[in-house]
Amino acid sequence: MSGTGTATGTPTGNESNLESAMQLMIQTFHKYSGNEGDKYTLSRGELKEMLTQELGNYLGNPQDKDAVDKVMGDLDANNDGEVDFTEFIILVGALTVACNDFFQEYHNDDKNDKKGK
Ligand SMILES: [Ca+2]
Ligand SMILES: [Ca+2]
Repeated sequence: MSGTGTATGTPTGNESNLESAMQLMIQTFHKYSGNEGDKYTLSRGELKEMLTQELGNYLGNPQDKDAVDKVMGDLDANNDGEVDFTEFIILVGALTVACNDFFQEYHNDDKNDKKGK
């Protein structure tokens, strides 16, 4: 936990919500990426642990091995068998977009006088 520099993941106590969210994403990634193999990438096992612990509500049942393989295949853009931080952030981004779509649909249904984009 030392010698990693000062650029990221060092809370100063006065972050905005978005800055806190970014730090949380970084900290969450490294919480799982450091368990085995390369410290800075998620192996299949680390990915599964992360999905189970952090995204169980969104992804259903990540205990399902096929589901983990599918997420891994979708995320591993450079096909090195590991999920690096850039690949991880794409997952978080895609899930956040999906949540936002759901949120908007929910509110559109609320007042269904107008439909459109
Ligand atoms: Ca790792
Ligand atoms: Ca990769």
